[in-house]
Amino acid sequence: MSRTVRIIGAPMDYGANRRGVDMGPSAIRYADLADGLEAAGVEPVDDGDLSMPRAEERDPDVGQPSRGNAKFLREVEGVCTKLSDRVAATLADGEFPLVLGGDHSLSIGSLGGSARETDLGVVWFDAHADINTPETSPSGNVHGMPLAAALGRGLFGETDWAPAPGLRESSVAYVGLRSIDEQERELIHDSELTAFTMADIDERGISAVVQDALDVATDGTDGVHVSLDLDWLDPKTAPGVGTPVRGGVTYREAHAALETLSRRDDREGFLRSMDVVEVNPILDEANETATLAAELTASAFGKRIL
Ligand code: B3U
Ligand code: MN
Ligand code: MN
Repeated sequence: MSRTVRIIGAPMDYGANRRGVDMGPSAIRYADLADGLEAAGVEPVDDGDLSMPRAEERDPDVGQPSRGNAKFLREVEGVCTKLSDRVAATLADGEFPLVLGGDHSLSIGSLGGSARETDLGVVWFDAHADINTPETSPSGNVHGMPLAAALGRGLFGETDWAPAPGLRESSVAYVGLRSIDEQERELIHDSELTAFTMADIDERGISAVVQDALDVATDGTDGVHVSLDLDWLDPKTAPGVGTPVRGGVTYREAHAALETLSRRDDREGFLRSMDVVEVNPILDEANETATLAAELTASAFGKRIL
């Protein structure tokens, strides 16, 4: 029987400072995600989108002692709490949660749900390290903080909604970093996180780097969460993202990465949950970035050229 992939739309934009990323789930669906998943041999079931209050009606609440620089933290908490429950329920039903974003702050919810009762490994494909805390963030945007939140760093450690119970630093591997804030750099050096930068990919090739990232994420864990931020790719290939950083992976490298992951998952069966984030169709002329997001997701689930 083929694996059921439950699509959960999370049109979250509280964590980013631009509107438009809330249209990501529709844009990815419009780019034939379901057909791509069927071609990969899994059975997609679409749950629709989580409901979300409109950002214009909310106050960012910056500067409160319990929230530091973080904007819209109360709203992010509300959405991520719902998402975490939805992800945990999907896994309990024996299905695979595929979360479509929305900005990357939603990963606080997907990690929380996926690591609720399981030791979880994580592979984080991103230009950014996303490990600022409300105290260190230069922007106040929570999409630059989801890993800090899930690992209970800084002010997040004082909350009961943000830290993901079964997630340890030593089981997290980044792939493709190239834009890191000074305090994030120090934190990564002082941590047990594994970070593969673009320089590692240049030097050793994408497949070898992904294999190493998977070694980290599968070691001593019961499953792996994949977080795919579309700004991981070069902006020439994926222009529809809010915070583009040049020098990212190419179209071919991106497919090779997700196919490497899927081939190994065929043998070892570790893939547990995934999110696809930061697609902003407003910044994109021909829905290119959402199309890429749909194609790469199909590659992750085993779609092959031949
Ligand atoms: N590190 C910066 C920029 C950033 C992080 N994630 C995105 N942008 N998408 C920050 O604001 O924390
Ligand atoms: Mn990110
Ligand atoms: Mn990013």
